[in-house]
Amino acid sequence: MTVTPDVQSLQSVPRDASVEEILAIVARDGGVILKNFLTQDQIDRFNADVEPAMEALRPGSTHENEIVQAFHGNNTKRLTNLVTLSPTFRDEIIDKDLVHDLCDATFLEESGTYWMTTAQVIEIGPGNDAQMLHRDLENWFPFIGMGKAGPEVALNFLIAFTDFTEENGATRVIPGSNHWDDYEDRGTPEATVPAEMEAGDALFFSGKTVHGGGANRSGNEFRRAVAFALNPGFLTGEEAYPFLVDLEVAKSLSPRVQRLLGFRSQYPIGSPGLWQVDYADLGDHLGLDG
Ligand SMILES: O=C(O)CCC(=O)C(=O)O
Ligand SMILES: [Fe+2]
Repeated sequence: MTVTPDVQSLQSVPRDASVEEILAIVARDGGVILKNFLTQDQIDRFNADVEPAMEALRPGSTHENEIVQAFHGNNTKRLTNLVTLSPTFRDEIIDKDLVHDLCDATFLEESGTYWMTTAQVIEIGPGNDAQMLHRDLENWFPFIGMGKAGPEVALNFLIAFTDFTEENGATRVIPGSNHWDDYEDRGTPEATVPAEMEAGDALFFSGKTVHGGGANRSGNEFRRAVAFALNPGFLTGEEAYPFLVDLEVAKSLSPRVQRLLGFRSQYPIGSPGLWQVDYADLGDHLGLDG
């Protein structure tokens, strides 16, 4: 059953909003806009960090499956492995207290532990069609069937690195779709609202919420986002970080970021530990401090 949204636009909260306030809005609407999540200086430094790699990247998907190609976008650039490419990402963005506070409050009680599934630039170029609507939890098939009763398995911070307008491909969201009975139902474009944002704002949303990249009809603008998403430590993430990030780089990071990237073991509720070496913590095996 597709219902029209109860909310006509997404709510925004200021930088000093509390974790409780933010999570209450997400529980109700499925997502919220965090104003000034990053500073202009962080935006500028991150953009400079990734510029050579973005330049070298051709738009479009290299995936052999046509549906996945369409999902990735024919005039969209997707750049992954941001931990290696960007000191601003690995030292600041991924280590932001608000990220950890929101994830602690969401995942610790239900799942006990969380790590990063992906961090990628998504730059939607002119002429790119709207992405198909989806829920991010669809990456982990059993959770489609569990629907709203299932645990939270994906939190996404979709950070605007350029302004997001309806015209240039702002992410489209169906507020309230986290409450639908049938998660096979992905709604219709008419039920979506655009997440219009200024550079530095972030759309923070649940894996249960229907959304998709918007069509870029601007003619000349490139809409740049970073999708930075996390899931419980008992699920396999999209990016195989321990094989991507140099161990010396990993050693320079904070312990909680090392855990997020899979350089430390995961302790989901009820488990004596996963992702271990000889039943001991991976961090010890790797000689990480702390
Ligand atoms: O680029 C966007 O606005 C959304 C992308 C997205 O939802 C995805 O790739 O999972
Ligand atoms: Fe998505």
